[in-house]
Amino acid sequence: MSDHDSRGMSRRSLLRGLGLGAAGLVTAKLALQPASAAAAGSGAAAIPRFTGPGPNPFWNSVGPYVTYPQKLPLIRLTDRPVQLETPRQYFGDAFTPNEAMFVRYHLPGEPNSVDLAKWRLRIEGRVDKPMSLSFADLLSRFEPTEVAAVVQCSGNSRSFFQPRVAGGEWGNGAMANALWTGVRLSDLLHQAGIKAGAVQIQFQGLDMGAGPPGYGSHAFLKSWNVGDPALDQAIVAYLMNGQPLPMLNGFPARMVFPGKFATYWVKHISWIRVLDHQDTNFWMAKAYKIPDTPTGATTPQDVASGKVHMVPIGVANLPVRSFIVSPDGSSKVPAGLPTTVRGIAFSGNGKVVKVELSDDGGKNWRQATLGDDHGPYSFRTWHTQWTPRSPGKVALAVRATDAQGNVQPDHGLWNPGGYLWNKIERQTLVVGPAS
Ligand SMILES: Nc1nc2c(c(=O)[nH]1)N[C@H]1C(S)=C(S)[C@@H](COP(=O)(O)O)O[C@H]1N2
Ligand SMILES: [Mo]
Repeated sequence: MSDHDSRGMSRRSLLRGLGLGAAGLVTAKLALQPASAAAAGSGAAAIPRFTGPGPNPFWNSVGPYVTYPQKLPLIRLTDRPVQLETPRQYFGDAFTPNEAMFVRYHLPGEPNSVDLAKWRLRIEGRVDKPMSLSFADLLSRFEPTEVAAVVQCSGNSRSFFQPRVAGGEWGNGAMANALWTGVRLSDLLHQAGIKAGAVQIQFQGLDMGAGPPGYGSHAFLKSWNVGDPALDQAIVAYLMNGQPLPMLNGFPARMVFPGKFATYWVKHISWIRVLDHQDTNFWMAKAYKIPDTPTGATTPQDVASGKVHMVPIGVANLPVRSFIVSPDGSSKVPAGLPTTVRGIAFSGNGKVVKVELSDDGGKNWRQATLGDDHGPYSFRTWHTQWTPRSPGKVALAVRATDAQGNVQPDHGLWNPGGYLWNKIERQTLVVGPAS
């Protein structure tokens, strides 16, 4: 075996130069090790504490690609309940293909088929005229309406939280945008007639099964206060991008609450129930709650001290976000030649009015060109030409501003549920010589 390293230096002569024999070098190294590693006699460096991904190497979560019915290969977080994440490349357009849209359930018993001849949407509870609508009723008896709206899981990007929090460790792919067609919830409620004394309106789909142990959460139930403006914007959607909903995204119809987190977008909607009391089921009273602070942020210390007041995430609109979709860092970009940088942006607080890119760590920002405007609740594409100056590594950062003047922050927030993440995204690129 050669005694020379790649620079041609004799290892033995190096040791002699340092005044150390091979044994002496080992002793010197051990003196620098933490006690545990030295005791183990391994000589290996101690493994540093895991502090989460660095500047965005894991855009998506890291599960296997799996193919479910009506779906492209998506990234699986869990199988029971089904949780699938959309890979980054499907965010190249304002509208996410139905086959690529992420999937999230809470209960293991999601329906695999729905018999449209038997399916009914019931409007019940404190109403003057309880209704039981067939799919044909929904299509023929109410005026259709449509809205382009982002469906984003409350826990999208949860895996970036520090300190880490429990829950589905999503990357950035628990979001999608679609054109939703259906009927206005307000038209249905108007026909049914809400009685005096109504407090909340509860939504329930067809999926069943045991939820978290000890909470009796056999059904996924979400509720809004009567009079919440979110109810006026809501639709019962039976088409997604002009097609029937894929089974896993809520066939035959789901709730759409534009600008609000997906947890309220109940799939396979079958019961709309007007309650005369506050809904205290697990999914409203315990889950999906955020600190009642201006940005929904708090600290583990404040939570531990019991002084954080938690409220349902329905009070929040989707915070403004933007993403670089390409280049994605998988190949080099040439120095001195223009590269087109593309991505998407959205906000639940008024439409995206500005997207900016920085290649110097956020000191200077250039404005990107916005794509077509599909309405305030939609993804908006953006693109800009950028010319890397010289070979090496460079990090691009992107930030969006919405109509209310909200700009993405350059720090991550923290709350115990892992919700509301909207930190400025970065993409590291390797710039190579152009030749
Ligand atoms: N019936 C039903 N609807 C549901 C859920 C569910 O578990 N069951 N999960 C909600 C949550 S938290 C999310 S993120 C979205 C996910 O929608 P998708 O599966 O179509 O992507 O559905 C919402 N609607
Ligand atoms: Mo979610």
